[in-house]
Amino acid sequence: MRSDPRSLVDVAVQVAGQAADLVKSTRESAVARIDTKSSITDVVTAADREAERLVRALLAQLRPGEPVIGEEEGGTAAVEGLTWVVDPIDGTVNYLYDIPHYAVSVAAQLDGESVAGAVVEPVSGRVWTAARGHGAYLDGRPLRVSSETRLEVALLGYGFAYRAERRQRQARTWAGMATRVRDMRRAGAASLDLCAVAAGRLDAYAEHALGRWDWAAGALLAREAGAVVLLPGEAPELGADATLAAAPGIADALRAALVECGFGEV
Ligand code: LIP
Repeated sequence: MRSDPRSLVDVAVQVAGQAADLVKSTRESAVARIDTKSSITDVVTAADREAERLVRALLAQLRPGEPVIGEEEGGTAAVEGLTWVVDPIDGTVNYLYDIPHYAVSVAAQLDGESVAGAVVEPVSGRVWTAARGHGAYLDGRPLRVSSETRLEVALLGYGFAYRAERRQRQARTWAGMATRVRDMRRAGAASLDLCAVAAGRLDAYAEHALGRWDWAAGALLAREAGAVVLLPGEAPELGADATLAAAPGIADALRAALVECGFGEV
């Protein structure tokens, strides 16, 4: 059936996979021509643009008439029916520095809710998938969130915005949290941070100022793997544009600790 979440995952894997191949094969030339967006550190490469154009062209063939929202070309959601949400390269700074931790993220959303998603890593070839109600997978193997219940031994993923004045505030929360958890990781790709929570490779992840394209697929993966997931606007005490994914055993303690460390005022 055309709107069955599992068939939508197949489409997401197909288009994200082809975009991942392009991202990988064109890196050397792509990073030679970069532009910036919201700040001098918010870069976009020719590969970001080319990969999004490819995803849009493929979706126009496979899913004609369904709109696409992408990080580079924008777009508007469908009033009724499916919308595709694309981050052609999530972790663009890692891509620029040849740090092999970036991904192509493609999700299908119905009324703003993700129903299917794929996150494909161009370098490793790893394929992360989820269909609403049907679980989360890495290369076909089922994923389960961490069973950790103690915040003081939790591994927390974190992120920083592109604007320096906001990064300074985020650094204060980072400093405050550093003594409340086992350790912290700033890996630079939100979709993969959310996948890591789904796989139990992080016990939790929190960040502000993500685009819909950053979290659309990864948040579904984390939720389908059993994580508590709060999307922008769902937890006012964490800030209007906060995203959080956490193992259920530490979610409440993490929310309280983040608030005490000023995460809500970042
Ligand atoms: C990135 C996110 C990351 C965040 C970066 C940036 P991009 O997305 O995945 O979590 O910390 O500032 O927003 O720009 O590489 O698609």
